[in-house]
Amino acid sequence: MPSYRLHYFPESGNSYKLALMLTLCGQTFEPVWTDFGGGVTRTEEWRRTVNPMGEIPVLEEDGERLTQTAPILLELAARYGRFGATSKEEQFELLRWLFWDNHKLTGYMATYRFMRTFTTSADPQVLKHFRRRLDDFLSILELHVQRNAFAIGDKPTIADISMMAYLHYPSDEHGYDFATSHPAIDGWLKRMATLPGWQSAYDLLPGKRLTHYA
Ligand SMILES: N[C@@H](CCC(=O)N[C@@H](CS)C(=O)NCC(=O)O)C(=O)O
Repeated sequence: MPSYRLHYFPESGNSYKLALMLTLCGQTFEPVWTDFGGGVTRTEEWRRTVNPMGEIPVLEEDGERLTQTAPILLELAARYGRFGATSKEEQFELLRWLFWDNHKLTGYMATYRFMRTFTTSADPQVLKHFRRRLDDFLSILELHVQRNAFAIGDKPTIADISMMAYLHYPSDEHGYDFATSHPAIDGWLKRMATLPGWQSAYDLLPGKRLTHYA
């Protein structure tokens, strides 16, 4: 059984994707809290010794450092036979939603939430632009989960784990009250939270938190 170490910070939904997947697959990991707010991932030393892409999360697997949540989730799904695709068509769908999530939903939500809640001087015009884009992405997801219980049909996959990560944080951090604005997304988040072993990010990822300005 591989031994895992996860370099993370608690507000990182990307870290949560891996923490949740490992937990739902019955695996444990050593949490390695990382001073993202203090700028450690921007240092030359961290990039040389931990991740040349300068990003959190990093999953160490028996000492090998892996980055980028999408390929890691695909690998874990194959390894544990959980939350993966069961046909060529499903695999295509899985990749379609993972790419959409990384580029659009997580890409914009992570940045918007960070600027809105964890910085002091976000440019209102930039926030407005991100919010407008997110409203569009969330309306796409809302329609999809009105018609489907999960991203791909009637069972949860790593596409759901990836897409739910940033949306499940407290409303006052991302600024959406999904129960009111996006009831189908709210229902889908609640379905995901009933998976055996499910835990929230702030339960799975301990340690010092970023200052919350909202
Ligand atoms: N596509 C990457 C995204 C990782 C990512 O953007 N992580 C954030 C923290 S949650 C980060 O390290 N950002 C640093 C930056 O954008 O410079 C993944 O899925 O792992």
